[in-house]
Amino acid sequence: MNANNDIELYYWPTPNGWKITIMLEELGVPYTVKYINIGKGDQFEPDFLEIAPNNRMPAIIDPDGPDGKSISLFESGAILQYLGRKYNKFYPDNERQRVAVDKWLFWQMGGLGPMAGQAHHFRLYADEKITYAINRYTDEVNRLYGVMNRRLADHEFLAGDYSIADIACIGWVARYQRQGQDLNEFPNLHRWFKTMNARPAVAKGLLIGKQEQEN
Ligand SMILES: N[C@@H](CCC(=O)N[C@@H](CS)C(=O)NCC(=O)O)C(=O)O
Repeated sequence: MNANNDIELYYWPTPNGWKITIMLEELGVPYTVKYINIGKGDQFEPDFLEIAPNNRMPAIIDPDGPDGKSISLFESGAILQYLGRKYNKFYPDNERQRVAVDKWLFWQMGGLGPMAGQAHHFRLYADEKITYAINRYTDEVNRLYGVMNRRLADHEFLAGDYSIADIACIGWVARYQRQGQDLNEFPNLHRWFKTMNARPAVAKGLLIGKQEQEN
C-alpha cells in the first residue's frame, strides 16, 4: 500500500492502458502510476503476476476496496466496471442503460481491441509480412469501424450518454492509421473521435507515460 492511499495503476501507454488513465482522469481521483515496461518484460515479474496472472497490463490495486480493504484487479473491462460502480460515474445503475453500456464495452473487449491489436501486430511488428493476415485484420477493423459509424449515426455516444464504453474504444480508434483506416470513410465515427479528443481527461489520459515510453 502507498502512503497516501492512492489507487495504484500498473500501466504502459497503450490502448488498453489508456482506458484506465482516461477513466481515472475523468473521475478526478488520485492515483499513482507504476510503469510496467512491456517491451522490457516487466509484465513477467513475479510481483506483477500476483495481481495480473495473465501477464498483461493494465491492473490496479485499490487500497480502499470493498469493506475498506485492499483489492486488486486485472482486465481493463473489469477495472472500468469496478471504477464506474465505485464512483457511480460513466456506468449507470439503471439496468436498461447499464445493459447498453455493457453491450458496447464487451464489443470492444471481444472485438475492436483484439482485432485492432492483431492488425497492429501483422501490419507493423511481425518480422514476416503475411498478406493474408494483414488483409484479414485490416478488413475486420474496417468492418468494426463501420459498426461504430452506424451506431453513432443516431447516438452521440456508443451507449447513449458518455460512458466507460466510449472510454474503452477511444485509445484504439486513436491508432486508426496503424490499422490502415481512414476516418473520412466514417463521418459519424470521425465526429465522435473529435468530441472525445476535446475532453480534457481524454487528452490527458492519452499522454500519461509518453515520456517514459520515449526514454
Ligand atoms: N484483455 C486485456 C488485454 C491487455 C493487453 O493485451 N495488454 C497488453 C498491452 S496493450 C500487454 O500487456 N502486453 C504484454 C505482452 O504482450 O506480453 C485487457 O483488456 O486488460
